[in-house]
Amino acid sequence: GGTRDADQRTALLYGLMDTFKKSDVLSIQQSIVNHVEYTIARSRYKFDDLEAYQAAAFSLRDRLIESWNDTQQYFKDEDPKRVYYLSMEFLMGRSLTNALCNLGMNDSYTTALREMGYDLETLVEQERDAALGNGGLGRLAACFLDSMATLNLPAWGYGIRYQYGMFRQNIIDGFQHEQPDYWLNFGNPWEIERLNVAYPIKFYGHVSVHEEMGRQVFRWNPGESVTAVAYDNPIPGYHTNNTINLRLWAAKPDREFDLEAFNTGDYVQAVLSRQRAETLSSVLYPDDRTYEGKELRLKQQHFFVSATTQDVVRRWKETHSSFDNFAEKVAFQLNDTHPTIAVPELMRVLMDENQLSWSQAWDITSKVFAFTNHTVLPEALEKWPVGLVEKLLPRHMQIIYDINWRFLNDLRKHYGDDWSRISRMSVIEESGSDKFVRMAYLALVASHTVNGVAALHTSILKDSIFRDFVDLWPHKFQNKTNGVTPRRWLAFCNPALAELITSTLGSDAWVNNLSLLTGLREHAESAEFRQAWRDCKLKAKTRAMAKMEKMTGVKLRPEAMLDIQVKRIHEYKRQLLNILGAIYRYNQIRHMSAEERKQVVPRVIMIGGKAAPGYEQAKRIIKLASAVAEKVNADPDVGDLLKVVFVPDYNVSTAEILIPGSELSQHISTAGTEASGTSNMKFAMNGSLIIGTMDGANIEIAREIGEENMFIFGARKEQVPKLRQERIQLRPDQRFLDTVDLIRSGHFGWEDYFQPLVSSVLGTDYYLLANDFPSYVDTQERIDSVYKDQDAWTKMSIMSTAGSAFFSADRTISEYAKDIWKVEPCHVPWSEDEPPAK
Ligand code: B1H
Ligand code: IMP
Repeated sequence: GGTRDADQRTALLYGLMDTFKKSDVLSIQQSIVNHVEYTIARSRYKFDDLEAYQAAAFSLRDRLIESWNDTQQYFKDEDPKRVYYLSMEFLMGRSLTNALCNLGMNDSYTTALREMGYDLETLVEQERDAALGNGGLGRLAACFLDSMATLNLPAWGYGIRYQYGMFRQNIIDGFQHEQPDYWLNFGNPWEIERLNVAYPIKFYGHVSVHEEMGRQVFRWNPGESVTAVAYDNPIPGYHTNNTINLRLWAAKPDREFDLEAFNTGDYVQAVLSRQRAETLSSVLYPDDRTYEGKELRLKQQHFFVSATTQDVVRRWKETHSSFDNFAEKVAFQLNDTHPTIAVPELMRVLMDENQLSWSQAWDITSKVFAFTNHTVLPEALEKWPVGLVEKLLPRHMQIIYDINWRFLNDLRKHYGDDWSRISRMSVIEESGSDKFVRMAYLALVASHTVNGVAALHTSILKDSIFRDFVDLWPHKFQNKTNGVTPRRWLAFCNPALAELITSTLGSDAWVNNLSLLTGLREHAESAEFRQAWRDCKLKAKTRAMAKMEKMTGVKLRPEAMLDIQVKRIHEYKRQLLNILGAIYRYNQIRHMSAEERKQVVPRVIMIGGKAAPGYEQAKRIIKLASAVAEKVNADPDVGDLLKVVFVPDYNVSTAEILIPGSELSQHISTAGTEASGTSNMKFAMNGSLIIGTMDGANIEIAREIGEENMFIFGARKEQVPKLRQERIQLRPDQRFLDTVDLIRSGHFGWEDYFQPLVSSVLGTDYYLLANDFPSYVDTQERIDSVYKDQDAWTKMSIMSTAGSAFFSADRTISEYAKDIWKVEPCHVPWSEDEPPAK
């Protein structure tokens, strides 16, 4: 008997394991059937589509776990500098197709399932979207993970495992109703529960100070503690063995904390109150517009940030005996200010739990953090009341005060008695008796680098909200124009076009080297290629229209131009301008002779997106779009010349169907308001022409694909302040007044309900709809005439795709890696047992 030594044991275990899951069709079928029997516990002879999807997902997960393990082991052995991407949101969408295609196993799974009597395309539909994000910011984080894995970077994402993701939007009588998104209903085969990776997260209570060996020691006696448990989500790279991790934290009751409560006699009440801990990670806040000072939101922020900090420090200490080169080996990226509590949290952990001095801790902290800003809209900037932070996180509030005290002292050295500047720059805002922590300033003071998300956005940041900080620290500011993953957003969602690109360029190397797309330009002159391009676009358009027909019941014909605007509903994004344009078009058609009608280019206008539940004006916009759709679609005089569709419950999966089919897409925010936009990039990649303002990333899209291949209109950013001032004295264009009047007079019904929309554009018109309307409708007219020349249109479409390489998230992430994180790839070698999948 006796115990084996470690090497013997490893050899035994290794021999027991069927080392690598095979990727031939028979092995896949065996593993699927195994999961039907042993994981889902259904009969191997009878299982429905949902169960088949689940079993296929589990069998794929086995393969992901192998590459995940290899990758983590390799990172541990190599000990490269690592990046941690901290985000409150990861808008992942579905995983099955993405994982299959990244691993190069789509064909073998298709065959394996077909032989078993299942259709992969149908099974894919069984998966619920992981909608753990609001919109662009959350989807950006998801695209970044894909690129970090594909570029073999030693990176991890950290966030929250919400039980309820973004609400589902039900449209009833044209009104938005919010339904809870309990996406975990049938389990989540993609996650790995790590009950052993758990940390206590503390809240409330008091801080005491005492001397210990001549040093001030702070002890935080919390009033509440919950446990954060890790759920790991493997993120496979494209055609690489690297699989990185998205670690999401779920709240559970603390096993040890507050056991006293159980001695008071009310056992059941005590259990129930402990159970409430779980509500911390229950629900995603669905408002991406205004910052709301909700205590639960701050708790969520601290919860995931504290768990993450503890996890990273624990990982560090496993292989390092001091913090000496921590800052050379760790980078934290803050996705907006939402995770900024990580700054005082890391200081606290280093000082209070690891006995570092303030200056040692600050030296590390100020070298590891970088921060991305995503908006200049003042109402979205986070400002937490000092009283709330003090109550919830007393030790963190002390540390924030200390950081600010030292910062203000430095400012005094620079600026002497320029008190107005010093109070402007303070991390603590004092307005009367109210005090707030300005989270963006805290992030700025602690970060070595701050970036905006498009060239225009970064320049606005530097001239406006961060201007004083640019004077002080010009070296901290960078631009990192957003990008999207060309895997999900072109190669996988638009298979026909992807195949045409591959056969035209002679290889699929473009999928992770998007600059090769420029090779399409020379083919734009070939009539044969243009025809093939149109065939692909038509196929995708037909699919998108069929999907919407099924969802809304509106009959759509593929002869019509498909014009789409899908994004969160916001006044600044100006869906209202789009609707006014649709009304204007409708009214023109109504007054046409039969002869004139023959000249009209038929159009389908799709508008979709969710309104924040408390955003009344946005909800009115949804109702207006639905009311206009109802009227227009029922008008026999209009017929197929114009259809208007409100896309219900727009989400990642719907986007994957609509974007490939789109011919025209609208990105029409008032100049200076949209930080970047990322759907504009996806549409351009898929050969959809853009009608847009010179805002956000549209400016760089115009630079890359050529202004002549886009439809640009409206006021420029420089003109906006003056136009806003003059607006009130100017009489809008008659076409605008007549169009608004149709709403006001009740042509679409509901005129009282729509009145606030009417007054917003006839009054101060902050977003300048009246100003931009004439150039908008003129541009729309130009669009129709170009569309009549299908060769000209197709050339522009090809040039859009060909010029979209810059908007690959691979380019964006390479820039972050080089200019901000200073990390290098850490490429897991292919195992000898298994050649690379292809
Ligand atoms: C963006 C947000 C956002 N900017 C607050 N800001 C949130 C703000 O839950 N919250 O409190 C959530 C999200 N989201 C978007 O980020 C910008 O509007 C887009 O222009 C940009 O493309 C995107 C990604 O950078
Ligand atoms: P951590 O960095 O210690 O949190 O490890 C992350 C995960 O990587 C762990 O849950 C392990 O499963 C895996 N991992 C870390 N080191 C090794 C290793 O040396 N061999 C295999 N897996 C490892």
